[in-house]
Amino acid sequence: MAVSDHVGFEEFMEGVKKRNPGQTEFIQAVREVSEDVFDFISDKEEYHEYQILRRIAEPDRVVSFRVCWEDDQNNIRVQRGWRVQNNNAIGPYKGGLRFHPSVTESVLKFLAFEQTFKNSLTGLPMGGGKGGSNFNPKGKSDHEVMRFCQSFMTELYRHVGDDVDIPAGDIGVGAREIGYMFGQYKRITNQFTGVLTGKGLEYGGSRVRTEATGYGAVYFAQNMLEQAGNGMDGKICVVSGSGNVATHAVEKILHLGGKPVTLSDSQGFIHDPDGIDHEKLQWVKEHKTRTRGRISDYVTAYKNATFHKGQRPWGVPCEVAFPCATQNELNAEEARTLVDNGCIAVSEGANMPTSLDGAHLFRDAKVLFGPGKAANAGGVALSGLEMSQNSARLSWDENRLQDHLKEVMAGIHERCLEHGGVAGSDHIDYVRGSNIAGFVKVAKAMLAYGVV
Ligand code: NDP
Ligand code: 2IT
Repeated sequence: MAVSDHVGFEEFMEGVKKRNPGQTEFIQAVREVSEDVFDFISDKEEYHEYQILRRIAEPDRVVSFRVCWEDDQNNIRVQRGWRVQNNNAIGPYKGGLRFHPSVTESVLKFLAFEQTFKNSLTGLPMGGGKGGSNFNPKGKSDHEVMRFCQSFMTELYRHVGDDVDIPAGDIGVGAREIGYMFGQYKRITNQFTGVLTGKGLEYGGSRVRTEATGYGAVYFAQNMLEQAGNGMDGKICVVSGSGNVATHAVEKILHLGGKPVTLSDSQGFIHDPDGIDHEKLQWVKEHKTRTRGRISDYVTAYKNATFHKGQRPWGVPCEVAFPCATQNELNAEEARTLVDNGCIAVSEGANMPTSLDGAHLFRDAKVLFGPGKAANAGGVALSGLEMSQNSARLSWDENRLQDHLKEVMAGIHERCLEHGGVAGSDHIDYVRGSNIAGFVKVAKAMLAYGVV
């Protein structure tokens, strides 16, 4: 096939849309990556001949299953569970589990697709997967969550394994849920293996895994700022979310001398013009984990802060923004507001929090824009190191792992620079840089395997 005979980009996207009807998040994620990859492979015949991009955009398999459980009132409840195994060209499938009522097959396919490039970027041998359920853990008792997790694992266990597919946490899945699922896996299989990451330290978990995503997103912002001759010190930072990623992002912003002023949840955001300091952050963490409380309660504890019901924090003036809640939580209009208010860098702690036109706007405005697949890869990287420790039956110390995290994030930043240069300027397009660097490693492995 001659290079000129290749299908064009829009034709390719039409095929993706046709094969995945109504799966808007998945189609959005494929478009975002393909915009850059199409351009990169335009003169690379082999990638076309072997249909590499088309194959990465078709999950190896999608497993969907029924999850029945009994609530505290003895009602039988039925949820749907999934595991999307997108690509294992460079290592076993790896990626989190999300429990949230908004979970659909489209959401998990987009996340598994993104994970494939993210895991490649870390430099560690991990393929891409994602799973979860439309189960809503909010308002459920510990015992209800336990029964759900056990039922979920009773099906999932046959699809995963420490050399096959290694799930972890994501929205709605933290230490409690991982504990229940690991317990059930161990019970069914009678094996103590590193089949899940994000485990408790007492049973094979890794130090620094909990903090890694949020810390890593701030290191990535620091790397981008330093590359541009700037730094984090003194920067006003707007953060969305108030879960694992957001709270640890705030912690690292404080370590590096920045001033975080917002947090949010699905009901609104809080703005604290005095800054969220270590003591206030500790209050948030305890409030969220012990009482599973809402971020709005912050303003009863800290009187100078305000709560903005049903709103997102992007209108608060800042220099650096950290979207750390969920997908499509920052649209083009909000991106414009951030730029107009002087925002110079955005580091995505969440997966695809910025809409496609929002991301284009940041690129055109030459904002330092770290997309999720690069900026939030610290979490899965530490999961990779948890797998190494489990295989070696060792537990590494805190300092070593903190150093590893910094090195991994610096390595990802370097890989983005390789392909992210913008002709005629010293600006770096981190979206292009991460898409191409993530793609190349997976593509080369797929070429080595031939048609499988
Ligand atoms: P958590 O469950 O700990 O926290 C999620 C936060 O996001 C909560 O504050 C939640 O608010 C908010 N949120 C969730 N869904 C929505 C929604 N539809 N609209 C508005 N707010 C919402 O999850 P994490 O912190 O672990 O995950 C946050 C993001 O980071 C996700 O995009 C995830 O995929 C990504 N990520 C996580 C990693 C990890 O290691 N945990 C690794 C890499 C990326 P509420 O409580 O009201 O629902
Ligand atoms: O989106 C992500 O990278 C995660 N939720 C973490 C995945 C993992 O396997 O640690």
